[in-house]
Amino acid sequence: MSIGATSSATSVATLLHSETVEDDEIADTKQELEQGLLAQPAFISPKYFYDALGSVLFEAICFLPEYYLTRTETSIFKCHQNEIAHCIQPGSTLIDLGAGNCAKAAQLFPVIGPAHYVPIDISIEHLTDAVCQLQQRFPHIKMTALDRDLSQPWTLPAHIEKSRRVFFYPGSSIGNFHPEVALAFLKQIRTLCANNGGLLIGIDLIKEHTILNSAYNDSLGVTAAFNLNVLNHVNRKLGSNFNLDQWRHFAWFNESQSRVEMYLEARTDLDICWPGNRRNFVKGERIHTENSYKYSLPSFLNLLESVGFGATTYWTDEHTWYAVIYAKVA
Ligand code: AVJ
Repeated sequence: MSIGATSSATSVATLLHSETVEDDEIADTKQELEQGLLAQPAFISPKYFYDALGSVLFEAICFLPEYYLTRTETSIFKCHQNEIAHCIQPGSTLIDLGAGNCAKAAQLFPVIGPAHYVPIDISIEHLTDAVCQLQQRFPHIKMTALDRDLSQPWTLPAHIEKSRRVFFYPGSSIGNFHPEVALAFLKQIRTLCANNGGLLIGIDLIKEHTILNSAYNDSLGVTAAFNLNVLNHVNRKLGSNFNLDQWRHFAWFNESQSRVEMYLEARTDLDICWPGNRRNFVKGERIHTENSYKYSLPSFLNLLESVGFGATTYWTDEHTWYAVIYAKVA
């Protein structure tokens, strides 16, 4: 499904809804969730964090003093906007992967000056509101919202011009992928670029463990709420009987894997049921809910080079905690 919000002379956004095979999607979701819950150890994909409440909780996380990622990335974009503008010529097609409320890209519109903005996210409802508002503020930019599950293979419709595509993947979102999956994801982006394409990406860097651990164990407990809320979402999607009081948030930096791992840990022995199946958890048993990989700058630059991006320009903050990279097709 796609929604085209195209500006006309009167700046009125036109929304075109297309029909979807929703029953198939519901069955796929149930199957995916059930497979994860029955696995040993159990897991839930992090994409299920982002229901309506989860999306708001994530926005709150971005304001937490311990969660330096968003703030640091924003300041890098601000400090180096002239250099970023120098890398990306005006008139490109800016493809925003996991756009959410589109706020990060909107801040860069004056810097990048895209002709066409293509926000992509798993939830079209969230996107539609954001794009409608954005279209009012930037009537001269063509906007096309697309819904895609970026954890699955995805494509772009043929009407998105192939020339001068700039993919935008901020927020260290790539950190959710296992490095091999991240590699495949970057390869895919590369194949969707013509020779004049590029990728503007934000990545969180390896640093002192106490800083990483507190970023995912904030003192207000917002990350814990964000993690636990996934069970509410699963209950609605699967019809399961998770009780949030019986689970605790757990997150730590696993150095050997170079990733922060998040889990939900059973506070007591539990019997979780849903239509057609069930699973017992013993006290202390965990459900894996997220990996957040941290890279070294050289290793990530190598990764980009290995998939056919070259001439990378990068910017970091004063502590070298975070990096923003612009990679041109080699
Ligand atoms: C949106 C995947 C970048 O891994 O830091 C924040 C999600 N999880 N706090 C991250 C998240 C817990 C976030 N990403």
